[in-house]
Amino acid sequence: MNETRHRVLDALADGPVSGPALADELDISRSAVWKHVEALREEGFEIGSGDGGYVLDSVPEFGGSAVEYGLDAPFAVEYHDSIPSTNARARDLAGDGASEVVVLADEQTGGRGRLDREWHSPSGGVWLSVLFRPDVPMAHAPVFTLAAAVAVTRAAREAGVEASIKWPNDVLVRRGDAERKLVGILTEMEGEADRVSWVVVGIGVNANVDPADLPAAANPTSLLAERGDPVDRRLFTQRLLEEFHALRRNPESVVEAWREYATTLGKRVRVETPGGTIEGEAVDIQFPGALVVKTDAGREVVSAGDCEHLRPVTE
Ligand code: BT5
Repeated sequence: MNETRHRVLDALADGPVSGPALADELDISRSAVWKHVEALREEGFEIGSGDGGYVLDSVPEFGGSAVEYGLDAPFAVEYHDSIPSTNARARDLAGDGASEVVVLADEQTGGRGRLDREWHSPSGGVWLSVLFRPDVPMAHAPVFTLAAAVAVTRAAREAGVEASIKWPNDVLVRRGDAERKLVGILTEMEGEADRVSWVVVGIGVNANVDPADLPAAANPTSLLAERGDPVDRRLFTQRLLEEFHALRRNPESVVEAWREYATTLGKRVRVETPGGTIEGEAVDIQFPGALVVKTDAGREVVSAGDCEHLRPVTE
């Protein structure tokens, strides 16, 4: 949403305000005011026009302007009803030099997980990618995956869903012994060793989707299934982006916040890494995101891999 439209919307929220008064206040023509009002109506904002002038009656349930409106973080939001992959789109935008952009979709037709796995993204989810250009070395970039996990866990808890984090990139909900996957995170980046050029953090949240529409083998759940009623996706997305923004500005604080929500620490784990399988007790996490595993052979520091929580060994 451009700056003027933002200001029109703010004025309407404080309305009623007449077209001429608004034109004066924003130093634009009356027909420009009318065009902005019409464009906002097209996007689903309900704008009444009575005797006192225009007034904002309601904000759309979801969408780019809906999320930007009232968002306490400096992102422009590009919304798609349907797109192959928000990460792919954000990568293209990165190639064009963009930054501080969130690509958001209701549905993805070619969503991707790690190692090019398929990520199912039916309509009703919150599928988004944040594109930004942090001034950090490449080696620090994993901290943004952790930051995303913390941000989405906080937003889920505020929405009444007791989510927690499994290293490195899953947000889960535990029910009894079972851990069900609520969120997946995929971080992609480009740069030189000493400096990141761009980072795309892709976050896929099963929001208002039926877990029956997701692959059963993944043991999925959704905010809808956990709450029993739909979540307000606009507010949820805003809270997620606001938390992420606060954390990315202070990467040193991320690891401690992550520990607070982690289910992995203290568990027996098996981690499939590019260099082989490591089994032992997960004892800590180190900046920028490596897992420390106590094995029979000593402590191993694992920076990437697929992690499985094992049942505790009973003596
Ligand atoms: C992930 O991969 O968990 C990262 C997923 C990132 C998705 C976001 S959505 C927005 C952005 N745009 C994209 O194209 N991607 C990002 P991984 O750890 O590799 O897990 C993938 C596995 O999760 C799959 O092999 C399935 O078993 C399972 N899975 C697929 N879709 C799922 C879903 N909606 N909910 C739960 N599990 C799912």
